[in-house]
Amino acid sequence: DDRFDTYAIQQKWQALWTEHNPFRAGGNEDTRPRKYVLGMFPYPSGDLHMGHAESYLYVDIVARFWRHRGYNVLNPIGWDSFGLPAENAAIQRGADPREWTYANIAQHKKSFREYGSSYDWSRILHTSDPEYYRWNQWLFQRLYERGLAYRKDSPVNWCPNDQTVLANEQVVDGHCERCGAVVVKKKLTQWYFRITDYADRLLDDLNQLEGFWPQKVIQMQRNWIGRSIGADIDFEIEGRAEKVTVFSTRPDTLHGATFFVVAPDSDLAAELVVESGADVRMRFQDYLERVQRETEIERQSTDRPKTGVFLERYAINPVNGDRLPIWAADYVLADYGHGAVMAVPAHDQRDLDFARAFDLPVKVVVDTTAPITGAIPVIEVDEDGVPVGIDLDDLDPAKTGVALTGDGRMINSGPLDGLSKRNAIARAIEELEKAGRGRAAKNFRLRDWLISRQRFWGTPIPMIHTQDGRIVPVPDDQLPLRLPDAEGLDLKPKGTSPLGGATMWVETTDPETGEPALRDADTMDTFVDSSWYFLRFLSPGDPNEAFSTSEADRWAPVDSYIGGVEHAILHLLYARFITKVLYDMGLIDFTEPFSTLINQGMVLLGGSKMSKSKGNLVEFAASMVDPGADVVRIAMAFAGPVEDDIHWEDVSTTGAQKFLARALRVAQDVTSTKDAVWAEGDASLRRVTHRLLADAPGLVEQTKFNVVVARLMELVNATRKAIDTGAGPADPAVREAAEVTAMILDLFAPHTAEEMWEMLGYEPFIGLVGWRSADPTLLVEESVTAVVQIDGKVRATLEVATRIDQAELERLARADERVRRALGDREIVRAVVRAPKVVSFSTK
Ligand code: ANZ
Repeated sequence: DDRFDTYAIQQKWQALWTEHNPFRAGGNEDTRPRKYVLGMFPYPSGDLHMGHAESYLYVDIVARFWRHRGYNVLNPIGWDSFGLPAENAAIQRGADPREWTYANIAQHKKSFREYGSSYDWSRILHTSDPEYYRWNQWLFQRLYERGLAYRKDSPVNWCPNDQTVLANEQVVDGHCERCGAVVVKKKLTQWYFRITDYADRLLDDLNQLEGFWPQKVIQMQRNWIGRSIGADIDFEIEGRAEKVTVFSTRPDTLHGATFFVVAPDSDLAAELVVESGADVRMRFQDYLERVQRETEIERQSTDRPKTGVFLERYAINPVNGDRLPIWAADYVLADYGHGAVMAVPAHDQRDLDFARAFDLPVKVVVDTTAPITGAIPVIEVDEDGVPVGIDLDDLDPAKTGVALTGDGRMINSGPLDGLSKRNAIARAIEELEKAGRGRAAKNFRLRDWLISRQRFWGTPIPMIHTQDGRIVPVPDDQLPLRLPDAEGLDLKPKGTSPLGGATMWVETTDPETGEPALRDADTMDTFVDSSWYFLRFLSPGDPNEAFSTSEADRWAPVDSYIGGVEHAILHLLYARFITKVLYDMGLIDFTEPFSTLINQGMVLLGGSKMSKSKGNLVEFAASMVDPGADVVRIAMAFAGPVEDDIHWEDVSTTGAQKFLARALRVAQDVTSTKDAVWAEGDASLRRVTHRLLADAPGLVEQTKFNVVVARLMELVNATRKAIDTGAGPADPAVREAAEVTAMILDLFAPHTAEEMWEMLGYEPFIGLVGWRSADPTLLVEESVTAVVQIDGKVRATLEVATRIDQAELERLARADERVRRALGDREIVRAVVRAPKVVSFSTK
């Protein structure tokens, strides 16, 4: 019989794993070194799909690998079970989000079992459990005490469809990340976390992760934080007592400022226009309404015509007293820098476009034709460094429409004249500081983290609004502040929190005075839940603290964090931020949560990402029955490098199926006993086995999983050959090869591996068996003597590896000194190579 009932094998081992929980992490008595392996936990919206199958396979490979390597491995699973997808699905189906969520979680758990994932099932968590979200509330209070949680009235991104606030990161090209609706701006009072206090550390600590995180992700984090270095410069405004400050990266160009621009949607603009004429106020109002409908992307795009309104007010240039007309224009953003800029049209393209549209003066203050030592000239220069045939007049930005942004020497700039850009910036800042009109400054693109959500299915914000207008925290001993029942509440988005409708829940008393008071009705962004969950896995049931500091000392930070690149910015940034806060609180002794990060590619079907919303899912549950978990796992691991996308229609499950049957048959055919003496086995098969033992660890650590599967296939084929036409089934080398196959196959196809292990006469579980070390004497390459002929005469002999390929052999022959001497100045016109024995060159 050459067929195996793979589904029965799968069920048999799953039942045993469930019964014995063999992959539970060892406790304090366990002295092995530790590894914390974690997959980004799933949202329970619907069942798992093939995208999950890929990501959680890689998690399982890494976890199983470290167990075989002798580590005490922590590999937990939980659910990110609050949030919009669950709530929207619940609204569409008229179901209770709680029931719907937990039903999905139950399905996920079943699916993970069926997939053979080696989790520590004793550490499950769901973020929607009060036992979990209680600690979100605790965390909120700690941030509040430190001044890191605060309320602010500000224009927020508003999704008119979901009727909720979105973080900047949840707005993709001006559209809601979840539903695709065009996002608008709206003013609301919201809770924020002061992540900007950590901007420098979040940026600088990325250096620690170089080489351990994908370069792309590090770069995305850097760009998102976006540090700019420059100066804050104070301008007097005619008819206004207070000065206005602008941020500029080019304080050297201050003498070239010819006008001033404020963001139309800034408080400053509203204030300035009060003193303007009635017609200006009307034009401004119309303009403002138009701008408020624009997205940030539109506002920053460089290829649309510049628009704006002159406010009939003037700013005074602090260095030369020039009167600069003040305009309101949408290309200046209200929430970057100070929401106002000094415009230097000669040297800034946006300012130049604006100046040309509204006929404003352009004043050149950097001579970009002047040579700068050490700089690469962008224009042709003669040997004295003098530009050839170029005259600054020909480059006049007012005529060419091209701003002069390059380096050069300052002109028309008083004390700065003659300096290079770099020196002029430093000097300008010095002068401003001396005059008390400015100072060195730094700006970040990063904004504070808006955490209020007007949704039901999230962690209630544990704050109370008193009658006399104070805001007080719910005392720690009253946590968790539980969500009320959804029953009877209108969950449909309407711009205010559904919790506001739960009168009994909202009405409370002031914890200090006992007077009637109201609870905050908003819930937290679910990114709060996922910003610290990796710590909760260390002591998941603990009713007394968020996580155990001593367990964190033992396990954290996470050694390998695995998940999709869609979380490259937000989730990772927030987790990094909260980690630093917890470090500052003295609760943990590390500052980065994830030591290495692995991003997998996507699983595509018909060219697009497999997802519920696209309706192109390959059903996970069905594929666990046919073709079965191990087949899906092998096919997935073999499909290509981890970071590449997988085109599911190109993946062959029949190939994977045949390979697994071959492996089982090999184990079945072994006739030697467990006390076989390896050394007596066939040396050439042993070499294949030991080379794989030696190479696999490095390959797994470099996440070259597909290469390991290919090498396993090679080993199984070599073993088959030895059984059928070589040493025979009783040879100890055959048993050794089958045992090693089972152990390494366990990373990819654990059910098949356990079955092989049993066929070979062992007790369960192979998942706990230590890696066998490779015998170094078997790793030495066998060598042969190759001859090199030139025009039929033997000119050299070479000692080469038996496995050498044609190209390498030819390269060695060409490089050989004796061959070179024999050739003299003759040219090789033809080379015939037969590896590993002969190279034959013909010359002209
Ligand atoms: C004068 C100037 C002259 C500037 C020059 C640039 C070149 P990054 O690198 O992104 O930080 N700016 C400042 N606040 C702004 C706002 N709220 N909206 C739009 N633009 C703003 O850019 C900083 C530069 O962007 C600042 O330096 C300012 O223009 C502009 F030849 O000041 B600059």
